[in-house]
Parts: sequence; structure tokens; C-alpha cells
Amino acid sequence: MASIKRVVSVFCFLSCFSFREMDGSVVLKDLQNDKLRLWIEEVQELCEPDQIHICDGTEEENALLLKEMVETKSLIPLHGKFRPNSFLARSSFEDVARVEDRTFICSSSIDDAGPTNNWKDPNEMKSLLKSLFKGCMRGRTMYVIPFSMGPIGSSIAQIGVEITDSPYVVCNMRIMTRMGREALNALKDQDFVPCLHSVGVPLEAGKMDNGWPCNPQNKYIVHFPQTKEIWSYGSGYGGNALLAKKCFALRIASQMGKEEGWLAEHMLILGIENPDGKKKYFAAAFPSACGKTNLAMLQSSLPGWKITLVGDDIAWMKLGEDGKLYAINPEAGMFGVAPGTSFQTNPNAMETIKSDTIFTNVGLTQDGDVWWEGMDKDPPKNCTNWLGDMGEAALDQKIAHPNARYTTPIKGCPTVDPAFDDPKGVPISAILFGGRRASVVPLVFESKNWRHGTFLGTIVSSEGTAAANGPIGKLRHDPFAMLPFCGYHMGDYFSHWLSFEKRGDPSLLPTVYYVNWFLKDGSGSFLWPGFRENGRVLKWIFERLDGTASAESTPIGNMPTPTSLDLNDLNLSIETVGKLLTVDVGAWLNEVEELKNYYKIFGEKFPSEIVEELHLLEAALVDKNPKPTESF
Ligand code: SAT
Ligand code: MN
Repeated sequence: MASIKRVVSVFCFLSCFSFREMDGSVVLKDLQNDKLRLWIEEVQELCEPDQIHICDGTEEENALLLKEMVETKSLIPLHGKFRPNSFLARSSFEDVARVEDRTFICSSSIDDAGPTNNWKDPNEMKSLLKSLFKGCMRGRTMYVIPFSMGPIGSSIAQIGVEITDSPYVVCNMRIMTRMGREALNALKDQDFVPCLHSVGVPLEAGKMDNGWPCNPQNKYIVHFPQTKEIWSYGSGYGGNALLAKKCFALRIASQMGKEEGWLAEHMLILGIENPDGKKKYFAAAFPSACGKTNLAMLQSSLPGWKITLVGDDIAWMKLGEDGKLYAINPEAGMFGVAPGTSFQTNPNAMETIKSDTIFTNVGLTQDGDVWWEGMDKDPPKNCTNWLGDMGEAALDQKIAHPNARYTTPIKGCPTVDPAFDDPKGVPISAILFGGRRASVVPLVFESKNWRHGTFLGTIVSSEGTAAANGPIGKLRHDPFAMLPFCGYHMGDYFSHWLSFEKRGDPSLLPTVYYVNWFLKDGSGSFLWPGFRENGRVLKWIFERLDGTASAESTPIGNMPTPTSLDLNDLNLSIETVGKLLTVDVGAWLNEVEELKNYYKIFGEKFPSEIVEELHLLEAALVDKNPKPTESF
């Protein structure tokens, strides 16, 4: 019976549905991968699109989709004089960001998802999703997007296929991933991660979208870590819809990394070259609103020091045959926050987005350019805001939505690293963690070993700002900056990190550092003179790794001696330098108490090694300040 049904449905599939073909485009018969053909068939049966288009990733295909979106008013072309080949999209006001409360990890047991994820039973969730997806692509084209996460052919890369009914998603995925025929050729008969997406708005015959299609009442961003599937419904925005990004490259990939012995991390990757031409690579994890993108594209103020960009958001890291940890950036583009980006804060980002960029939810100037808060002083006259309003109607709105974004190819960045496309990846010498802390955490300190470094990952926390993270100034724990992105129990995730100590020679692993650019003095002014100067801290780390910079051992880790940190021409007072490089023992003892309390949420899966590290820290602090504290 099942086989008859299969034959009938394959026949139906081939005969009843039109394929949108262009010269040289991929057609069903090109697909040699049985799982892919069968999956397309299943999705087509479920979602009932009008037509199917298998994306080849060519310029022609992209140009056609962009043209169609301009015709249907879902994209506004920007003026070629200012932003050639660039477009503006305006989303619905009900669809402007990732939705963590609608994001689910459907592992077989709730215990596999852990306390930081929303869990639902996978079978129940599948039937709910099937009812939602039934007929959801009526009146629309179903796009099949084969993509590679990472340089095609890299042993660290993975292939995924996203099916979506949003042409906006197709054009953004073409920027964010290596998408099209090459990825399909690389797939051959191997496995891939199926990513199914719909905006959740079927169209009646002859009807067109009125604005940005989405289904705000029914958003579901769902991950099945055991079967490595993603289903996303109801949103067309960012990480909810560009499923290669947080859904695949972090949530599903973190599960793959646990199973296969590698790391999928929410980290930038940068190259740093000293004036003698010696080069190292660092990876760094920061919670949002800590300047991760700006650090990835930093123009160092130090003469002769060069910083290059490999990735601004995600790193996949695997041990190489030489025992070192190698990283690739699985992405090909950046999905960066526009507001606050300027020639002062991030000149390299401003250069990158001069062309070939899709902007979403920024303002539109009268002469057809984009604008956002923080780009320069005042908005140009008669600037249309992100909702398309102007003048009186726009008075109570910002010009750009605070989560307005640019999607732009990394290769367009003037400081892109020459090894960006290297399938081997780049060897990582240092891993940086950090957060936004007005007090307690000094400018920089170094871990004592891998286990201590892993402990430092668990203590990452950041204070909320007006732009992100809830109440202003309130501390939010965000271990490894992975809180919304770890696809399994975070206690197991910490153990996975610890396991690297035993996978090879621990002396070859990167050294972990903790940084904080955001210390303030009593009057609320920042102590560290500003973002461009962060290259000085990177320089100290570089020279520590080379054995040429000195450090002092403290209860929290190794800290720069004041003379080992290059502070030339900064005019910092001795007092300020002292404050930047002090361990406030009392404040750290309070931090230990805070951590003891926080760690409780991870229950039995919390690794004893991290508890030991906390005890060691406490003992070292008490040694300096013999006030008794409660033990964990
Ligand atoms: O929307 S994304 O998930 O791509 C970016 C973010 O919210 O961190
Ligand atoms: Mn991110």
C-alpha cells in the first residue's frame, strides 16, 4: 500500500506541478540526492505551492527575484549613485526580531533540552506544525535553496537545504551563505539539514501581498536536534527565517558538535598581524550590545598592527591533525545591526555596505539613500522612517527600528582576511569572552588553563542597555554568549567544552582571555578611552601568546603589569590604569555568591570541574580578604 501511494504521489508530483525554469536553472532531474528529491516532494504535498523553483544561485536568478520584489513593492531600490545594487525592505511592525519565546528545542526528552530552552515533545510539535504548514504556500512559489555552511569542500563545512515561500529569504540567503548549484554539486548523495520555512500566509488565487507577509499569532521556530531538522513558521525576519544562521549554524550545529567532537560557537573570528608580519587568529564571544561586530572589523589605532575579518558572528571549530583548533566562519555574509553604525564606530562596516546590500527597517532619505540613528548627527530633512511614514505621522517613531539590519557579503569588507575562504580554516590561538560590566570585571585577564578558561565561559554576563537585554543596568547571565543558541542542555555543553582537555594535547589549545571595555568610574564615565583602542588589549594578548608580555598572577587569573600593556599616547592617569587593572576582591566575592546561585539552574548536569573552579576562585579571593562566605 505504502509503495503504491509513493508511486502515485511521485507521478502526481512530476506531472501536476509546474517548475519555474530559467535558462540553465536547476530542475528536479538534476537532483541526484534521493533524500532531497523525496523531501521536496513531501513538502510540496504538504504546503501546496503554485510552483517550485530550485535555486542555482546565479546573478541572473538573483536579478530576476530582486526585480520581481521591486515590482510587487516588497523591495525599494536605493539610488545607484549612493548604494549601487542595494535595496530597502520594510517588515511588518509585528515581525522585527527573533522571538525567543516562540523558539523551541524538541529533543526526545525535556532533560536533553535543559533549563535554558523551551521544550516540546517532538511528535506533538510535528503534528501541530503539519497542521499549520498544510496548504500554507498556496498561491506562492516554493523556493528550494541548497547552501553550504563554510567553504565548499571544507571538512568543517556542512550542507543544508532551505525550502521557503519568501523571495526575500532567497536573496538574503544568497548573501549569507554559499548558495546554489555549487552547494548542490557538493551535496551529492550525502546527508543535509532540511530547513523548512513559510511566512504562513497562503494567497488566494489572483491576490497579492499587501506589505510584508507574516503570521504574528502563529510564530514557531522549531528545532529537532536528534533528527537535525528545522521548521519555521509565521515570521519572515532575520534569524527566524534565514534558517542557516542561528537555527542551523548554532542550535543544530551545537548538537552536531557534541555528537561529533567539535564546537559551534557564537563567536567572531579575527586575524591580527604585528608590525613584523607575524599573524595569529582569535575567536571571541560577547553577549549582544557589546560591540562584537565592531571588534571583528576593528581599525587598530596602533601603528603597524593589522586586524582582519574572518567572521562577525559564528565560528565552527575542529581539532586539526596537528592538535590545534581550526575555525571556519560558516557564513558568507553579515546580518548586522544598522543603528549606531557610523564612520566613527565602524568605518569598515560602512565601506562594506556601500553596495550590494539589502537593508531592512532603516530610514529612506528623499534622494534614495538609507539613514539610521547614530549614522551621523541629525536625520536628513523629510526622511521616511522604517514604517514608511514621514512628518507628523512619524513623530513618535525612530527613523530606523532599533533592530534594523543590513545583509552584506563579507567579501565586500575592505579588511576581509585572505584565509576567509580557506577550507582548512584558521588556527585559533586565543578565545576571548567578555560582557558589558560597569564594575567588578577588569579590562583583561588570562585564564590559567583550559578548564579555568571553560569556567570563564560559564561566567559571561552583561548589563542591559537601552538597546538590548531587558532592564537597563540589570545583570543578565549569558554563558559563552550562547544562552538562546545552545541546542541542548547547557550543563552538557559545559562538559563538552571541558572534554577538549582530553581530546589531545591541552597545551596546543587556544588560551582563554576575559575582557571588559565597559568599566565606569564613580561619575558614570567610561574608564577605557574607546573602541578603537581595544587593539591595545589584543596586542597584549598576542604578545602573551608569544611570551613577550608580562603578567601578574591574581586570584581571578593573569593580569597585565601596567607596563606590559601599550598605553602610549593615551594620556591615562595612573589612577585610571589602576582601576582598569584591579581585582576588587570584595566585589568578586559577591560575584562568586551570584554565580553559586545562578549555577543552580543547571541542576545535576552541571560539571563538578566548574564547581571546583568556583571553589578555587573563592579560596584565592578569601586568601586576599579573609571574610568567610557560604560554600556551594
Ligand atoms: O536575527 S538574527 O538571529 O539573525 C540576529 C540576532 O538576533 O542575533
Ligand atoms: Mn549573534
